Amino acid sequence: MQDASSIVVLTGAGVSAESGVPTFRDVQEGLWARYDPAELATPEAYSRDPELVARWYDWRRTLCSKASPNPAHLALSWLERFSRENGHRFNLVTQNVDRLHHAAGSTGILELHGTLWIWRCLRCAEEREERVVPFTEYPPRCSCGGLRRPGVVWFGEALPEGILEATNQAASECDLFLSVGTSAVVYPAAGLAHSARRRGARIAEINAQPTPLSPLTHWSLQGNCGEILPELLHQAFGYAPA
Ligand code: BJW
Ligand code: ZN
Repeated sequence: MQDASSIVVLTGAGVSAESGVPTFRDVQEGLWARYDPAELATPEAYSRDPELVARWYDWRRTLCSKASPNPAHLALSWLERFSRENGHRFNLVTQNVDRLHHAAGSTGILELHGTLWIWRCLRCAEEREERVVPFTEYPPRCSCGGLRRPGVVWFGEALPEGILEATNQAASECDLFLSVGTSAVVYPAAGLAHSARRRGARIAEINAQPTPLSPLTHWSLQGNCGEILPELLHQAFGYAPA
């Protein structure tokens, strides 16, 4: 980290786990325990049963509305400021839809999979921030009468083009690629570390368990990122969280 002059950090749901947000591949709780998230996060599921899918997203919006950034989010926000102050490049790329990185003060975040907080009308395409939880109707409707869907990227859908392009560019130019709290199974996000590696970057991973990326990394640290990240920054740069 001390040698790096251009860092890309890719985060996944594990970064928000210590804020109390369930990860995508965790077993879900309560009402939702019998549903497989991978089967709800698809355009087909929404067409089949928009009410069910909207209720699931509303449950997650409600959980996220109560969550605060944890030491991992705060450490990454600090690393961004520290890197830029020292004339280094830093890009935070996230697969998370909860916007907890924003809440921690990170800027210029590349949101690969969109966000839970913006909903888009399927008829007139109007996008609106939907911060009030819970909804009063499922699925929520636009003033034009059209159904609204969450502004996230479902399986089989293209990622936002400009964001994917900026991410590929950053990954191909970095000298340190850090993968944090992601199972590294969902593409194209999971391919970023591979392309960074082909271009000569060092690859590090912090995750609670090994992933398909682990054998390809230079360093794979296993544990909670809310503990490991602040400690790494402390050892490398004297970071002392407030
Ligand atoms: C901790 C921790 C702690 C816990 N500290 N760690 C190539 C090969 C194979 C398949 C494909 C391929 N290319 C494309 C595909 C298909 C598909 C795909 O990848 N499928 C695979 C699953 C096989 N990809 C797509 O469909 C993508 N679209 C696409 O390719 O389009 C092509 C196209 C082009 C042009 C026109 C049209 C189409 C889209 C992918 C969208 C993914 N969307 C989701 C849902 C978002 C909305 C929502 O949240 O509901 O994104 S799926 C879900 O997975 C979500 C996440 O962002 C994403 C990644 O999950 P993540 O973040 O890694 O979470 P988990 O739960 O899996 O892992 C958490 C990890 O943290 C675990 O390992 C824990 O151990 C760890 N952890 N606590 C550290 N405290
Ligand atoms: Zn509309």
